[in-house]
Amino acid sequence: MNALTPQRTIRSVCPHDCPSACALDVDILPDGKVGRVRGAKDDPYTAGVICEKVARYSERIHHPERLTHPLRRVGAKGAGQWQRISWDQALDEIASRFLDVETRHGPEAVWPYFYAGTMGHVHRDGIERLRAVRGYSRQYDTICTGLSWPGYIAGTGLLGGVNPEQMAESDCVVIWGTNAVHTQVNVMTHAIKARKTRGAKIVVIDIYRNATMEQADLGLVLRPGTDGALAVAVMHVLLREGLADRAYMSRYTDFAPEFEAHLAARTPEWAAEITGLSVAEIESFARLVGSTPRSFFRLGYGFSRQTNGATAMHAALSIPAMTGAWQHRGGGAFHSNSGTWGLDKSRLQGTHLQQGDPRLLDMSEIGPILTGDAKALQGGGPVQAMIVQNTNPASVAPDQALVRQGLLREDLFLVVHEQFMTETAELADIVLPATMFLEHHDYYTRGGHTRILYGPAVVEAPAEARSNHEVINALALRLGSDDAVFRSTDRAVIADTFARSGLPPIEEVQATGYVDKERPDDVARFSHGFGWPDGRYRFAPDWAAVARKKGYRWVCDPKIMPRFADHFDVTEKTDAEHPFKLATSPARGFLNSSFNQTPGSLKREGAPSVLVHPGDAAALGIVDGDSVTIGNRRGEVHLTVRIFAGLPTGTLIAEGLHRNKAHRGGQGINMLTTARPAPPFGGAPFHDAAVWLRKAV
Ligand SMILES: Nc1nc2c(c(=O)[nH]1)N[C@H]1C(S)=C(S)[C@@H](COP(=O)(O)OP(=O)(O)OC[C@H]3O[C@@H](n4cnc5c(=O)[nH]c(N)nc54)[C@H](O)[C@@H]3O)O[C@H]1N2
Ligand SMILES: Nc1nc2c(c(=O)[nH]1)N[C@H]1C(S)=C(S)[C@@H](COP(=O)(O)OP(=O)(O)OC[C@H]3O[C@@H](n4cnc5c(=O)[nH]c(N)nc54)[C@H](O)[C@@H]3O)O[C@H]1N2
Ligand code: SF4
Ligand SMILES: [Mo]
Repeated sequence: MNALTPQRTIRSVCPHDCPSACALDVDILPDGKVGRVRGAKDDPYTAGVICEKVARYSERIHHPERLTHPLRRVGAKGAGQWQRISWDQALDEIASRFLDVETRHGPEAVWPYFYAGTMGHVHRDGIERLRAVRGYSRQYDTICTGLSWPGYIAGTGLLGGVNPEQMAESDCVVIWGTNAVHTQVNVMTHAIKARKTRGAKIVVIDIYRNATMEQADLGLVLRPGTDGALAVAVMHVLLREGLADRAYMSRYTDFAPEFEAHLAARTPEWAAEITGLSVAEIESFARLVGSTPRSFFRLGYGFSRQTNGATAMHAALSIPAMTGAWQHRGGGAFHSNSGTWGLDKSRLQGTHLQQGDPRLLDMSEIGPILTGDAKALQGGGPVQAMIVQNTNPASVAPDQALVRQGLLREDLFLVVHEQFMTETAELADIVLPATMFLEHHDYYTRGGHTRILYGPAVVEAPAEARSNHEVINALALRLGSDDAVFRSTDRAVIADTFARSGLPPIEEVQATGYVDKERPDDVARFSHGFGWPDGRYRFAPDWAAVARKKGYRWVCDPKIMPRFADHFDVTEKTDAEHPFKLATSPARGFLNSSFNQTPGSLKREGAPSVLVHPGDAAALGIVDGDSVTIGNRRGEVHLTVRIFAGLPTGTLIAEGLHRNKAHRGGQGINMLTTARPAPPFGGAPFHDAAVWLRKAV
């Protein structure tokens, strides 16, 4: 047997923050290392297909730069000088510094900060247990879903939709504002199956001709932040041409003469001016979905990362409510199933331990928060200590200049638990080495399909790496909490959560790899009514009701929100000084900032670049390969130009979060994005930045 012959193949789950939540078959080699990783063929959504970055996981898990020991900074913050310390030294020091901050400034001066590096619930959400038991400041989770989820719920009343596997039974799949070829490849598997078996049309709506649009029958390239205008003009055409299902609307929606009058002014000519699409493009799209009962609207996150993203999501979602596509198998809409799991995570998250009612700090506003913005601090005192798990804010959070300035504060005690020496870890006082998904037990859900999956620990962690669960427990015990949950194993917490949630025991789930939580089809397509008390879809959203339902917090005057589905003209405006709109669309080889250190991904992505329309380039005297600086009031970034005709003039696309230091000057793309919370409830408009572009000197 040579070293590459698999010793065994185990079933696991991709842990990364991607809606697909692929079931994986992982080869474990005789030396205990990870070999090939494939998509499970017997998982109906994965259907044997995964992305290339995870197929090459051995590059990531066995990367020579993985963190292996706790480190304490010596010298200035960010200077890159470290001293190796033991786990006991590290945990003792963290506990005593946290207790000191609690005593001097109160528990709200400590802000545990996390996101979705792993989507395993135990190792992602366990940090909430530590927060609860100490009464630390809470985190308002806006960075990814803060715009799209409220926009969807505003219409349907529930964050759930038709089983996405039914895309394969559709006659028209509308892939709206998601670059699925890059970000959730399995959408393509099911959409292309519909094309092969039923001759379905694939429509892609984006702001550049991306890899997904290359696969489309109809591609609509519009100006950033104008999807609401397209959607209402489509509805105008549906009504004008008798393609709206009035019987469906009168039974299932709040459709009213006032809304019809509102749409009467939203002509294709009006929308063409705003979107940059032609009247013919808008009309042919409307006729296609209006005459194809089985039209499936697969609504992504990308188009919601605009300041008007919540209303854009709601407007796009309103189209199938007007055509009645929800009534037909293969028709309807889907954004996320995250509102449908029905899990009881009270013990995992330590609900029973909650101390006080601490302030809620917006994670997207980490820059303003750490630099003392009183509004962002909710009127409270400064944050003096943080533990960061599962996220890399010094790369991924908006307004990077402020994030960096804040994290570098001498009086901030920063602990970062990581797999790699990320930009955030580089600024820490103490860095702790973390395990990867094949080194701990966890269970996983993701918005993109209907299953809860289980992934066991199957390989040894490198050197002294410890899991998030172990670190949270060890810290809580040192801080004086004696609750039994802090002495539990990850597997015990999974067993407990499954039992509370009425799921089968782990052993049973492990045998198939998943539990299917698919809802009955009639329920998923709202045949018994939408998720509002009167059962009606809302063309006129009640945002206050959305806020009450989900605990969202207003960040604007409620009166500014449009009354009906509409184009909401609040995106960042270009001006003479900032003539371009920049979007930071996802790169295929990276996942946010993850994988931006693996060789295969770096080879695919090359140097950080920006796509520029040939007309814009000519006007600026710029040619392919030129080095340019892009900037605005928030900062500047260096990139290499790639001339690309598949976008509107005035639009720039910079794909992916490269290492900050991969940019000449060491500043990443989020130097240009804004931390100003977008209406109505916050969220980061990553694809909405007005900028200038100059040839670098
Ligand atoms: N390879 C890869 N996969 C990923 C990620 C990654 O970074 N790389 N990120 C993961 C995460 S955390 C998430 S949440 C998902 C998100 O995945 P998606 O739902 O695909 O969302 P985004 O990645 O933000 O952007 C998708 C597309 O939206 C487009 N877009 C931007 N603004 C507009 C607009 O105003 N209108 C329209 N119509 N389109 C617009 C962008 O150009 C891009 O092509 O992907 C996950 N998967
Ligand atoms: N410009 C721009 N910025 C963006 C986006 C964009 O489209 N454009 N997308 C935004 C979106 S959608 C999101 S969701 C955020 C995501 O931002 P993040 O949640 O920060 O995502 P990642 O960059 O993947 O970083 C996750 C980190 O967690 C670490 N990690 C993984 N597993 C574990 C573990 O088990 N334990 C510990 N301790 N660490 C672990 C990884 O090594 C990695 O460094 O970024 C946002 N930022
Ligand atoms: S990143 Fe997404 S597509 Fe790739 S394996 Fe993970 S879940 Fe599947
Ligand atoms: Mo995300």
